[in-house]
Amino acid sequence: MSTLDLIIRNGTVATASDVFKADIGVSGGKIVQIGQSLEGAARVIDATGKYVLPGGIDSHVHISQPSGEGIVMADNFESGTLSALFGGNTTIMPFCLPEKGQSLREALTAYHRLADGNCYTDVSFHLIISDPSPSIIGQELPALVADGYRSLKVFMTYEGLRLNDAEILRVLDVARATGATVMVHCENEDAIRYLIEKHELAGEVAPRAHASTRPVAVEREATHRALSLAEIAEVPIVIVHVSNGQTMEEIARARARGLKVFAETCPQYLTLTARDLDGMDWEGAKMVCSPPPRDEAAQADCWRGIETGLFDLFSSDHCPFRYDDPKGKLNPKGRANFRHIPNGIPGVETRLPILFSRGVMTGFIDLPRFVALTSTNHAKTYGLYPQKGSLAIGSDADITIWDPAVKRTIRHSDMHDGSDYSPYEGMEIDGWPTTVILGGNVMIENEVLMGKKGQGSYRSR
Ligand code: DUC
Ligand code: ZN
Ligand code: ZN
Repeated sequence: MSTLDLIIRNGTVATASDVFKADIGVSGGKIVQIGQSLEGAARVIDATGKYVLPGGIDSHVHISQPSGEGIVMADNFESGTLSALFGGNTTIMPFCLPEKGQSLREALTAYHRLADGNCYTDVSFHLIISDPSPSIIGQELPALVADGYRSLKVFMTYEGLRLNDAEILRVLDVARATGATVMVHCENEDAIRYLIEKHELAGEVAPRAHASTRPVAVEREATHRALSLAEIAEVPIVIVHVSNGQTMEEIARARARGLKVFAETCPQYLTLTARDLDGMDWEGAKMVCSPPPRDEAAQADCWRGIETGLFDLFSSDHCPFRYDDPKGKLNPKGRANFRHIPNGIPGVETRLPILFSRGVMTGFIDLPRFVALTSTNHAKTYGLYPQKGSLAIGSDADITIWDPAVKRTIRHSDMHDGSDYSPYEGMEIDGWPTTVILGGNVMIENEVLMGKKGQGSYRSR
């Protein structure tokens, strides 16, 4: 009689601390055995020659987020989580942003309605705080944190979203009182406005101006300020989507002062540059994201941060808009002025293959570092550990099997997101996530979808 539902046999297993040969036994959606020559399962997957890793956790993903008048995000929960799954992820963490006039609680109800029954991966939401009124700060937010919405994002840029320093301090106070984690988008909005005006006066309105109106100093200054505010409020902080070495220096200095800082970077800052925003026929709009990609020196700095551990988190910042679409990048205003091109690029399916190929397969980082950056540290930072982010007895059986022998060229036509392009089109990739298991269910086997929408569920924290 079978005592196990599933055995993954003969693989090279990696966690954030170890690499070892073992079989993994799964029962009731959990890992229940790790050992040699396990027997007695209803089903066996042979992982000889493959790597068996914790499922990817992407803690920075935007799905079905309100994005301004006439603009529609390219992914809903069905397409976004399917794309994530094919990219080797078993959990994603999208942001919940209230529509104008909606309370956070109402926005969450609407988000749950959109997600329920539609997900191929597990999901858990962060809250975006754009209106820190006394009632939200005093009542609604603490109650939501107590209900399991334990992470908040604040913006220092974007009219309508940005908070001033006093408002950020109030949110940080709630975090200190409740134990919530605050993520900060660090760019100085006033400086950006100033630069946009200058560019418009000079007639520089093509997509490339997006990068020159958001230079490194804009990000570095805001990061310094966010870190100082966290120091004043005496709370840990997460600096998201770091794009360059000067910002990394601010983080290192704050840590040296004793501040607890988590730092995130993303594939675009390792692989793209501001030159990718050039392009005939407005093609550069495809790469418009904030902070913008920089230059080769900044890329090298970000790679160094991946290697040394300055970065804790490697996320996609998947924020998909279609390119050739009046509701996307080429909306009527966006095709005339970069200021109206929606900010964000797709990437939830390519995040892990890019780092695996360029990081692990080249020997630049080892498997434990890859696992830490792409899964374990996300679970630890946002309160999902040890249920998720590890291969350990009692953890959810969220497992991705990687075949280092597979070679791929990234083509959007092979992707599963709702956008119409990939920023990484044509990139050669070594190694691919071929089998993905969520809570013991084999969702993808040998690159073929076996699971069904609705098998992913919401995870409270
Ligand atoms: N910030 C994000 O985190 N994602 C996309 C756009 C942005 O500005
Ligand atoms: Zn951001
Ligand atoms: Zn983002």
